[in-house]
Amino acid sequence: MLGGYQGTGDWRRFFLWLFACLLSLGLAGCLTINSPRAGEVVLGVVTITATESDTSQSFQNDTVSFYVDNVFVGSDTATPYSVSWETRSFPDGVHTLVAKAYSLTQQKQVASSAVQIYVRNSPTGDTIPPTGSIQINTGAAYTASPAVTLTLQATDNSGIVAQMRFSNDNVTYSAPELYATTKKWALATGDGPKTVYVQFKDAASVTGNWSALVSGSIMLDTTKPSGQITSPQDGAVIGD
Ligand SMILES: [Ca+2]
Repeated sequence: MLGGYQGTGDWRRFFLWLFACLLSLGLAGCLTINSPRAGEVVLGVVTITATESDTSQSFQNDTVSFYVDNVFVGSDTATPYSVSWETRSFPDGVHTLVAKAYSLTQQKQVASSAVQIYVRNSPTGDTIPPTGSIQINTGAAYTASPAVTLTLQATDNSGIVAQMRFSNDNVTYSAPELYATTKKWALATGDGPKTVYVQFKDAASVTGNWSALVSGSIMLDTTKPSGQITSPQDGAVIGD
């Protein structure tokens, strides 16, 4: 039982680990808004849905409430929790969605992470896509690990860059996510030159305008350098 945790120091580390887990569980909350996705553009009536990321939680009255910009818009008592939201009662622009519940398990109010979306009920007529750039590990030539950090920079004529998506092969793209200036990313496996592709989208309409492809490159070399001195040979007498 608990192999690997032996001795006083190990037990101390184990309890610290346990405490950190419990703490992260409490801080992380237990609700996640699944739809709409961060950075998505919505119009008309949309459904906001949330699920429990920790199903051991028990919510008071089984009720999850939804808020837009801290304004209550509805609640649901059955999972998956969802409400219909009339976006036309809010002005066009950026809005923040949060789901909340009172956890009987934790004896406190818990909230989902905030999800930022764009309401666009009036067409903007904007057809100009964003432009941007990408750097891998701040432009390093080599990386020893496929786990890299991407640095993004994008602008749009409207002033809003809403979403971004990534690819290692320019064929399969990650799900669009909220635009940010940094992103943790995993390169394709196997040593050699690697390229990461990115596209940025504005918030002109539900479909938006996707930017042209932008890419960055880096050399993945996960093999530790090895070598040995072959000359002079061990014990050789140097000199005349
Ligand atoms: Ca635009």
